[in-house]
Amino acid sequence: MKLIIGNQNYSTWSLRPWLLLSAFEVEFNDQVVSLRDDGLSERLHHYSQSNKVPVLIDGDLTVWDTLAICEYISESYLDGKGWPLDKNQRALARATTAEMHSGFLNIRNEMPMNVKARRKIDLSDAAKIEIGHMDDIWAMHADGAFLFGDYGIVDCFFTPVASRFKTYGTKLSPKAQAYADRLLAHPAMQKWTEAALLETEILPVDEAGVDI
Ligand SMILES: N[C@@H](CCC(=O)N[C@@H](CS)C(=O)NCC(=O)O)C(=O)O
Repeated sequence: MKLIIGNQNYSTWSLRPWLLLSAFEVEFNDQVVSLRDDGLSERLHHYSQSNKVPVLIDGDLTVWDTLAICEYISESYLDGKGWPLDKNQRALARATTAEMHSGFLNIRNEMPMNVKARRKIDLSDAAKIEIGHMDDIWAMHADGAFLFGDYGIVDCFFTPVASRFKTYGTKLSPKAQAYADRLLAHPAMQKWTEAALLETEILPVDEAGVDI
């Protein structure tokens, strides 16, 4: 099985299924495609009609879009353990994941993931409101080790945000910060971080803020 991903320093969507596969020790190879501007669509079109990463190739099957990929991994390789076992908890975990998948646009636009960097950034009021909402979600559910108990898809979805908050020094409540720290300390994220730190390519579009 192969997962096509973007630059590990920058590609938030790629990170999510990579974490799921790594955390659950599913065997896979990854292949990095540079997200630099020139010829990007053509390079990505080679793997999927979506012209985006991540893309999962499992035998004859090609699956694109992070959430669909994570669902496929959970069903095919984890016996459903990507989600909580309890039906109601699963519904909430799915709702929370879907919210991340389609929302938090201001955080996503204004705070690009940049694993290597430590920056100061000016944020819009809209982004600050989203950070407050993110803090509420993390603090509300994060009594266990992870958001719904055991590590799962929802935690993979929030890890890139924890990375962004570290890069830009975002202040969180103690409970939310403790959850963010657990996400970043997870062995799968440590492995991704090591790879990201070795990358040398700079994508200007994802460089925001000023060095501190
Ligand atoms: N909704 C898609 C978004 C994927 C996405 O936007 N990926 C970015 C990299 S993180 C990409 O491929 N960008 C290339 C482009 O837009 O041309 C998903 O969840 O997989």
